[in-house]
Amino acid sequence: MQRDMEVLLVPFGQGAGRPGSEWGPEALVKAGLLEKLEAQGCKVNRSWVVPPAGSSVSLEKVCAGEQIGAMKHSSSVRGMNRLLAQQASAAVRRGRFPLLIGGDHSLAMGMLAGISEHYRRLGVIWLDAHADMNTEATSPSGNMHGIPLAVAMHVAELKLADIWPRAQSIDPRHLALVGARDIDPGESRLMEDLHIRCFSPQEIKHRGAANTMLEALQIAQRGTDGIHLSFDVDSLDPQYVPGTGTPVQGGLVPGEIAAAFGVLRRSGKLTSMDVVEVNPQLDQPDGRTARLAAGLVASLFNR
Ligand code: B3U
Ligand code: MN
Ligand code: MN
Repeated sequence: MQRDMEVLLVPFGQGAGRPGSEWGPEALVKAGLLEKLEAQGCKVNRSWVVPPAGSSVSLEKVCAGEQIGAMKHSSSVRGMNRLLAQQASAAVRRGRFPLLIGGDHSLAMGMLAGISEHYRRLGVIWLDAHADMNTEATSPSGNMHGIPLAVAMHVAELKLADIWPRAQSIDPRHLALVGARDIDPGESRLMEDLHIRCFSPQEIKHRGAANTMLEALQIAQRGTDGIHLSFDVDSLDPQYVPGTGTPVQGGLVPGEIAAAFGVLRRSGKLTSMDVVEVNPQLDQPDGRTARLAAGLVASLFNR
């Protein structure tokens, strides 16, 4: 793995249905994520991605764009992702590994938009309790963090290319979902139509997390020139991650994520990554979600 990193800290949570994930970056920094990476010999360049300095206007106004259907905060989500795409693209251009510290999962759109300018055929491993591929038409909640994969595959109204002009869509053949267990009807139809491979927690527990990740890695690796890992902490079981906005029972245990990450670390194939949906306001009583996430993420970059 490239160990010269660009850590993009994005305190933004308007894509989620409840407040709090905008405090995720601060919590992960406090949990020692950056020190851990440095202690392992990574070069850590950090930047906070925030709306233009000194502006008293809201992101919504700064990045004006029309509302897309019934999706909540869609223009500020789009504006924030535009800023992020610019930073993610610049990081790759400088030869650095872009690591997003969110924030809610709508931010994956900006990452994929910026990164896909350089990796024209990008493989994606999506580690999540959810499938995140509703469209504006199928979303039951109107929350933008439920649609990033549909946007990335260019099957939603919003496209990556609307966020970053030089973006390239993600080919569903190069996408693997890992840990999904809360899938809406529209998402399940799309997964069938596009033949998207989804590894449920049940299958992972049956086959073992390392074997499962090896197969997910093959899907993301075959015919691609880069691999993006999107790590939504709600892939873990709620007993280990109380600090996340949309917990779903029956998730992975930390040892399974660690084993899966071991496979990815040894492959050396990842070219970018997201860590999203840490919500410190819900992380009671002791901030264990941020600590666990920081340890797991750092383990990926160990020698
Ligand atoms: N699929 C539901 C719930 C959801 C998706 N992602 C999260 N929650 N975090 C939706 O709102 O689209
Ligand atoms: Mn997600
Ligand atoms: Mn999720």
